[in-house]
Amino acid sequence: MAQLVVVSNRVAVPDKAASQRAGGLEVAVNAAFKDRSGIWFGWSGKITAHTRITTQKAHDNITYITLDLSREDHKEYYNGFANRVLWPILHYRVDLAEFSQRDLSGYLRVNNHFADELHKVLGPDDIVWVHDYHLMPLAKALRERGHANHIGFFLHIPCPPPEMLTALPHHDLLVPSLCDYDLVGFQTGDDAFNFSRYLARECGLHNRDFNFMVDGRTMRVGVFPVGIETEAFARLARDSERMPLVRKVLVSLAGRALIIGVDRLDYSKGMLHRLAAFEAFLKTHSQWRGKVTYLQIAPKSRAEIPEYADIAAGIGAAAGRINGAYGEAEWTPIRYVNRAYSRATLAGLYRAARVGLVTPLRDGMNLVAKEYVAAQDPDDPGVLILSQFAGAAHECQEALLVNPYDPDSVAAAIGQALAMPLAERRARHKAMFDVLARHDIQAWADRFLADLQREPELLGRVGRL
Ligand code: ADQ
Repeated sequence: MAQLVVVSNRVAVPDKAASQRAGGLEVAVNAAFKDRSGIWFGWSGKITAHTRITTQKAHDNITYITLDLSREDHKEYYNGFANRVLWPILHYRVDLAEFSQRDLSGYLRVNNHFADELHKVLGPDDIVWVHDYHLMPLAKALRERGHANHIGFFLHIPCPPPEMLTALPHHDLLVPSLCDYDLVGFQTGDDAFNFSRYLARECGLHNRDFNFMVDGRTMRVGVFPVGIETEAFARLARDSERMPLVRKVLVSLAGRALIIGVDRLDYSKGMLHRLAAFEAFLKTHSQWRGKVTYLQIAPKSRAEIPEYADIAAGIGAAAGRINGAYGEAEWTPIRYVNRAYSRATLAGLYRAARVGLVTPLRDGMNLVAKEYVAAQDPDDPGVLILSQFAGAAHECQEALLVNPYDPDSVAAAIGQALAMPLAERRARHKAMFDVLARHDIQAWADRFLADLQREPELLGRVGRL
């Protein structure tokens, strides 16, 4: 029987810690499996000396199939090519890319290994949904093994313009291989447009309504902004207000207004620029000194990569410097913590914050922005300050949209947010919440899978030029 096969770099196999964790991808994949059964396939997260052990575990309607990676594969495929080449370039940071031929070989080797293992379990009618930049050439590898299934791909991170994409060494090997998918999904129209321009410029492929004819098949490009479980997150935030940890934080603020930032510690999130903006705010809005606390939650990620260690050191130093310059014995302007919190605690803290400060330099979507909006009390909501370079800015038009590279304008937005009248806060919040409730994570998964299963004949007719 036809089943859904989801493939992603990491697989969230259910365990005791699952309810604490439940990150973005896990919520998204669970939405895809609502009313469907199948396989979730990917890396176990374990690194082994030599062998790759495959493990299977069934739970409810999902069979989890995971592979361990050898040390070499992990170094070359994951830390190397995926996170030190594709991640920076796709986030418009060509300057940070560290390319090596060896890492590219490791990346292709692991994708081929994934395809070999999938080949053993894939039925002819199965629908395959591949996630993210770690697995761009997977459809090509599956086609080479004879699979004619519907295969879709969703890129969670941005797609830069071809002028930048072509800086990726061997881009001609990798980017056009996306054409082996039936459907390639992006977070925003800009990302889809950039990819289409690449195909036109580098491959001479033209489209009608984002349908491309490639070797007699139709490949379709679509825009699917990823959502959250909006209503469930709003309920969680309401219930979490009373959590002991959230109460303790509120008591410790002693009536001061809370500004919150929540980001994986990553250079794309723009935390150094954000600290500079907060410093500019303290400088220019002296009436707020002593009356506001900025809580930055930033769990460390990819710590073994040098660029990440550098950014962690830089942020710690900047927070310390600003606290030293502006703090008083009884007031610390910035609270900076490198730890992960449960979703319930995060939801409660978002709700307690008068301002959500989400200023990535570049972000595919940014779910923190959406979670912050969902968590607010509709009668007395906080204000979202959002980078114009986050995918979420396309839907959250009523946020205070800012250029994260301009500290003075972000500082002015912080002042505006803290002083915003209740009626305006309510109106902005309602407009954004309504959009996020309509376009939640379930709608996202259903729409992608419906598009993926659309009849190829129909697409063929539409796509013929
Ligand atoms: P990320 O880069 O990880 O995701 P984001 O979309 O903000 O960025 O998602 C982060 C998730 O981790 C959120 O759900 C957030 O609540 C959670 N999180 C962050 N800090 C946490 C902490 N201290 N404790 C617990 N949870 C924490 C990638 C892309 C994004 C895209 C998503 C989904 O980079 O652009 O929005 O995938 O497609």
